[in-house]
Amino acid sequence: MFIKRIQPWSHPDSAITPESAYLNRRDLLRAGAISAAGLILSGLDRSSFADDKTIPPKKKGSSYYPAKKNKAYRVLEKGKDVTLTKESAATGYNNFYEFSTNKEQVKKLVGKFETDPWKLRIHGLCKKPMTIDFSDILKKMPLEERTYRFRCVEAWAMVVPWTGFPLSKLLALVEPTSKAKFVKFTSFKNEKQAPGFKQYSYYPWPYFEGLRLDEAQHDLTMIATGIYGKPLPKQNGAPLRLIVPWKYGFKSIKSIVDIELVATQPKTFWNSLASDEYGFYANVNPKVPHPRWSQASERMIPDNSVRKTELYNGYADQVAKLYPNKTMKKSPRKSH
Ligand SMILES: Nc1nc2c(c(=O)[nH]1)N[C@H]1C(S)=C(S)[C@@H](COP(=O)(O)O)O[C@H]1N2
Ligand SMILES: [Mo]
Repeated sequence: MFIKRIQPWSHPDSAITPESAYLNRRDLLRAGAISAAGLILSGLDRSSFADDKTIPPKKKGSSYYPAKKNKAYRVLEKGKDVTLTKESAATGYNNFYEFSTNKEQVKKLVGKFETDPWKLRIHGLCKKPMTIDFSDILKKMPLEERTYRFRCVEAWAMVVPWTGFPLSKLLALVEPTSKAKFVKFTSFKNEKQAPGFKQYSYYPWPYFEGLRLDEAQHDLTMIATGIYGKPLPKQNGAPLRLIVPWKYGFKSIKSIVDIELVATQPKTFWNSLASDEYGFYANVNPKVPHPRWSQASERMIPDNSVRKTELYNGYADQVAKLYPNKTMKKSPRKSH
């Protein structure tokens, strides 16, 4: 039987929210009397937050921006820099389920989210665990601008200039021990500041992610504190978020409050919800389809121009060596 692989963008927007739509029957029952339709449409039910206003990011800290461009990190096509995604698209079409599953609504719902002051705890298998103020991170870390490709598992993509620093520099501050093999990241959880925790109470909040230590220490792996030469807007994960450009976007956890060095592979938010759809590794791979759609091509926001997906999102030369023993596997769970 021939089954046509559909692309998510061939559906009307309301009919598909790939990362939200999947909960199995048992999850649904556990979550209570919610209909599948209700799950998909719940992004539209934001009545209790209807009076929220978008508050522009505070000026404090903006003296760090724009940071110096690091020319080693460009996105080239036929030897030329590709055109950056429009800033309004990258900051107006967001996956941040703590606020809404509706990408266009997120930026309107971040008004109550307090990102200053902000503390980050770094602990676990390390010699010098610490809790550090975000303002001190800015003072200690060398900020630079890098242009990266960014690819969501839903098959939309963008090219954006992030400001930040290699995660390896932050990890070096705490001196990981030889027992540390993985890194676990946790996002904020404050029900008064974001409607999603209550609205989507069936998700295992707070959002959590993980990387192997060598992936976390790879030079391409960044902590971003800014975008387009300005501090990160709240909807993009202020004040600090992870960027792992060769992996699907859900790995790039936003608004991090806790980083823990651990010995064993940590669980992750999307993998715990749907392990057959969202693997731990989640490396961009055109040949490994999502169970519900192809990953062979992607659409650039906002104009939806379609291009071929690249292995490791175009970063194969830099990262393929991280995965010497992996072969191409057919399911996202086993894919690398
Ligand atoms: N805390 C948290 N981090 C998150 C998410 C989220 O819902 N919550 N969504 C992820 C997904 S699916 C994507 S594609 C990117 C989107 O980042 P952007 O809005 O800056 O493009 O953030 C990732 N980080
Ligand atoms: Mo995503």
